[in-house]
Amino acid sequence: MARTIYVLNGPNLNMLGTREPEIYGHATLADVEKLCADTAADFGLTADCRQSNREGELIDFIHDAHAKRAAGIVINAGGYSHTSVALHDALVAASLPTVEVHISNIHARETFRHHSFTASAAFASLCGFGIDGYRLAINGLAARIGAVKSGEKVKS
Ligand code: CA2
Repeated sequence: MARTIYVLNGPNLNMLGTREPEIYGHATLADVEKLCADTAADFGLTADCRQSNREGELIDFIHDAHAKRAAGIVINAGGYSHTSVALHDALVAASLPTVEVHISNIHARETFRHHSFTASAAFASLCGFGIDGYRLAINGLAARIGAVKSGEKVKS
């Protein structure tokens, strides 16, 4: 079984922790990536964490996940979630178990954030849990792909 999950963060998420803490909290992208690495490690998985401010580069990351037969993808495509048919298409084509994450509750914000193109290419979508959403997403992805915490028995 592939042991690597891709954790992809989109535009402006490199700015986490520097502005708008009332919406996004005080944690930085480095904190998010450490949380993901630690959570993945609990399941014997490796988190390959990448961030880009460019749509095409995010698409390249998804193609790479497919080519490398990654175990799954956790994606917060930031503002591109609400605009990008191309990211939706790349996720569908990659055909990997995918969870979408948003730090904020996009449904409690402006109406232009209510629709997500990436959500419909994912098996699950989480929003509003702050950065803990990434930990929850990896737990859900691990359950989906049958990865168990070390020391835990597989349920029959
Ligand atoms: O809630 C989320 O995770 C979002 O994906 C974040 C995106 C936003 O466009 C989506 O609607 C919801 C924006 C990320 C910007 O992050 C910043 C954080 C701190 C300072 C500046 C930007």
